[in-house]
Amino acid sequence: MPPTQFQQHQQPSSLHQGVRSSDIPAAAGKASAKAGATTATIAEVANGLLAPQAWTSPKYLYDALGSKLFEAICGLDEYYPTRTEAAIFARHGADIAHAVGPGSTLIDLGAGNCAKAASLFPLLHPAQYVAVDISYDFLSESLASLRQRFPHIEMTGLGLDFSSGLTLPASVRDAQRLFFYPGSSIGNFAPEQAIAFLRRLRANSDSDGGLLIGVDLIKDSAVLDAAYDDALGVTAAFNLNLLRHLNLLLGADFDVRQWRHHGFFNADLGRVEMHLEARSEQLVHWQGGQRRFAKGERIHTEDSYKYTRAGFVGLLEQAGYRTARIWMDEQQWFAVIHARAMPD
Ligand code: AVJ
Repeated sequence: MPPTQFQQHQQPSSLHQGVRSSDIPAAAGKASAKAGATTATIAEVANGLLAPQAWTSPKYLYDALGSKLFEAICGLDEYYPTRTEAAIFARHGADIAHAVGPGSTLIDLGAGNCAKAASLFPLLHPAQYVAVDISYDFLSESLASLRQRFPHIEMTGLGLDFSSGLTLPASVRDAQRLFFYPGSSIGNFAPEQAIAFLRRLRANSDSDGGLLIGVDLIKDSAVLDAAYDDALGVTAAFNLNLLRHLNLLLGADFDVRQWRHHGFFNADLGRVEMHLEARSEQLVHWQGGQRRFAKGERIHTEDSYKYTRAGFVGLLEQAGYRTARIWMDEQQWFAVIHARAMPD
C-alpha cells in the first residue's frame, strides 16, 4: 500500500484513542454500540479493512493493553530505540541544554507521563512546560507532581490530538517555543506527511522557535528485523492485540489464533512494516460489514520510517528548519536533532 495511506490518521505518539466531541455514537442507545465505537470510527476502520490491500491506522494498536505491550517492547533487548535515545539524553544532556538555551517554552508532543521531558528540566531550565497528549486525565496527574518538584516552571497541560492540527491557546508563551518530539514517533508518518507535520510546528513558532526530535536511523536490516519481531513475541502480541481491540471496537469477530505477526525492514521503502497474515481462509464480520480473507492475505498495520542523517536534515529543510546539532550513540543507530526555525 502507498505510504500515504496513514496520513489522514493520527500521529504516532498518542497512545490512546481519542473521542472527539463531534463523533456520533453508533446505534445510539442500542446494545450493538460496543466500547464507545462511533459511526465515524467504524466507517474509518471499515474503509481500510475493505481496501484491496487491507490496512489499519497504527493508532488502533494502542488500547489499554496495547499501551502496556508497547511499554514492554521498550524494555526488550532487541528494541534498541528507547534505551538508545535515553542514553543520548543522559550522556549529552548538558550539551543539548547549552545548544537550546534556558527560558524556552518546551512543548512536549505526546507527553504521556512527561518523564522524558522532566528528566531534562534540571539542565534545560525551561520557562514553561506545555504537555500535549490526547488523554488529558493522564497528563493532569503527571503535571500535578511535576509542579511540586519544579515550582519555578510554569506548567500547562493540553488534551488534544495534535495530528489533526495544532492550535495552541493563548496560555502558551510565544517566546522561544521548542517543540519536543522524542521516541522516533515521527517514523509513523510517511516522509511527505512528516514534512507537512513539521511545517505545522514551524507555523506555530516565531523566528526564535526550535525543535528537539528523536529520529531512528537506517541500520543493518537484521537489527531492524529483530527489533520488530522479537524472540519473546511481545511485538507479535502487540500487533495481534489490534484484532482483539477491533473485536471490541467494531463488534468484529476476528479469531486472533488464525493470524500471524510479520515485522520486517523494507529496505526499498526505508521503513519497517508490520502486517498481520491470515493463517487460513476466513470470513470476518463487524458492525455493518464483512470481508473474506484468503490464506496468506495480510492486513498492513504500521509503518515505521527510518532515516539517514542527511535524509532527515533534508526533510527538516523542506519543513522550514535548519539543523543546528545532531547527537548520536556510538553505533549511530539513533539521532537526537536540534533544529532552529529558518526565518520566513
Ligand atoms: C511508537 C511509533 C515509535 O515505530 O518503533 C514499536 C511503535 N511498533 N514496535 C516504533 C512500535 C512496533 C514505535 N513508535
